[in-house]
Amino acid sequence: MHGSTTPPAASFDAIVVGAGLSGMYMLYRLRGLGLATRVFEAGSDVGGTWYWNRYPGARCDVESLDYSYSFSPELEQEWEWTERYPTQPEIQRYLNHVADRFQLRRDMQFDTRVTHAHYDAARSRWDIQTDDGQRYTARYCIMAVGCLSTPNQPSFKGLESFTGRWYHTGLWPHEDVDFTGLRVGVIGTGSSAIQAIPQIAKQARRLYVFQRTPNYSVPAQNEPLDPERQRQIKAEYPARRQKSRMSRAGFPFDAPERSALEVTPEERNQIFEAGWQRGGIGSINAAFKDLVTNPDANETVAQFVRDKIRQIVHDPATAELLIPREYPFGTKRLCVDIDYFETYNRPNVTLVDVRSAPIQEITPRGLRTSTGEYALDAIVFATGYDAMTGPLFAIDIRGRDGQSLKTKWSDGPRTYLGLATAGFPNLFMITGPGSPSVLSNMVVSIEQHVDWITDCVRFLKDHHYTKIEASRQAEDAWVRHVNEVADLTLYPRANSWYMGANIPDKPRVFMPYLGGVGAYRQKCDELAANNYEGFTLSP
Ligand code: N01
Repeated sequence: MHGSTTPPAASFDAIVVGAGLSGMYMLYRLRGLGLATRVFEAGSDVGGTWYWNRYPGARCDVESLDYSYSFSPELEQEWEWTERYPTQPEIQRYLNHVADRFQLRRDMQFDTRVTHAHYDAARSRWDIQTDDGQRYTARYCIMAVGCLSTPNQPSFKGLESFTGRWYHTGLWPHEDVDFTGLRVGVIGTGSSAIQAIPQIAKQARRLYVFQRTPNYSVPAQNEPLDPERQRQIKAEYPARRQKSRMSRAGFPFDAPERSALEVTPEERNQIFEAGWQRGGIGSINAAFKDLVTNPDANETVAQFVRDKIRQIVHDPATAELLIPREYPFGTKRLCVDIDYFETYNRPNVTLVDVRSAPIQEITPRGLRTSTGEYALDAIVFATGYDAMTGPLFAIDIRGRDGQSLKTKWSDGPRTYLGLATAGFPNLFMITGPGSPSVLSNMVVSIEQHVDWITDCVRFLKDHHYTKIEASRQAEDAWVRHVNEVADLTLYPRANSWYMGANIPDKPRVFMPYLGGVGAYRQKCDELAANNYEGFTLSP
């Protein structure tokens, strides 16, 4: 990276990679410590995942009033949400408001992708290079790159020959995409597709959904936010936020105490029905305590959803195809929808099973499966992400002794608390693998990580340490613990992106931490109070 004739690199105390929810708040907190900080962002504006995911129907599965920052009571009170679940444009407006209110943009550099982050042990500094060839240096390097920001674009044969237009949900164009009168194919039936399909179906002349694996989905039961309810929640915000912070998944719900197997089938069904009517995450999936740990309990909720699909979808053959059978309920991310299953009752929508008849190629005029060709004017790849490790591996990250992160993690991610990794001093990850992250309300987890990192940096400063590094031993113990907790559940049974199973050759390792955000927070706080137990601090 160094050439003798190149100009000296611009120097900062901290460099943050990414200006999504995590990078924005990290900048705010580091500024509060008086650190000279620069944020690099590949997009042209703040927002991260919400900047890129502009596909039709994109909306958060977490309720607006909970999917928002809690660090500023003024911000919390002044922002008015309009719907139970915020749409992508509304979240983007909110994040723009946050950026303006706290004048974040002045320390952000947009349209700039970080390509290299190399640790220089002699200087105890990170050398950062961006895609415009510029070099920077900083004591701390903080990866705020998101968990689902590296799109998975499967390499279908013939895509370059396609004469229509094609899109990936995670890289949606900023200008309007109009499908009116077109024959559209959607590949994939995960959360993104399940949101987009009902919207595209309203525009397209014909919609073909190419499904490999059906998904469990619950209705969002979205509605306009009642101003009175918003006022009430805002009045109780401190307690509500605190409850979320100490909860299992970052939501202000009471944890279920009963097993699905200790009630009568009638009572169980009533409870599931009430959850279905309430809708969203924290509905049927949070009805009993053992739904993702006990296969028999799991089967009760899986069966409830299967019955719902049969009731909603008129064509029995389509309904059977839409029914998930091969993995337990909730072990792939539960989808939340608005009229997803209902959409298959439209005359212009066809479900195509590409499990039994795989996609063979994209042709100039459409898509060919092993049973025939589908004529298409547009293709939407809703094929997901190289989750959690993908965004980190997209950067050439090298620690002490030039070791690359990708090499170190070749058998799966190895972190201490999902915050740090041995051999990479002063490098922090926000919601990294090994932390609750994607199994939680992301904003709650992001704020916890950012607050912890801020306290840590303040501690180092106050005690005249220049370096912090996770110890190998602490990391090994944490990785073991993350795996042991996952193995107590049914999660490893699914071929999910949590397991890396959606990406060819990715190691099959359960990446997020299932111990719960409250317990995890306590653990992080305890070891910080214990002089950063498990880390080595150097003057
Ligand atoms: O991606 P996914 P996503 N041929 O990986 C299929 C979050 N999110 O973008 O299951 C044919 O879930 C693949 O099939 P299979 C949320 O955490 C949140 O939808 O691998 N099909 C699957 O059906 C979510 O979990 C929100 O057999 C192929 C689909 O593509 C995560 O993002 C909204 C294929 C990918 O589904 C990712 O969701 C949206 C191939 N070669 C997303 N390759 C909200 O909060 C892949 N597929 C609102």
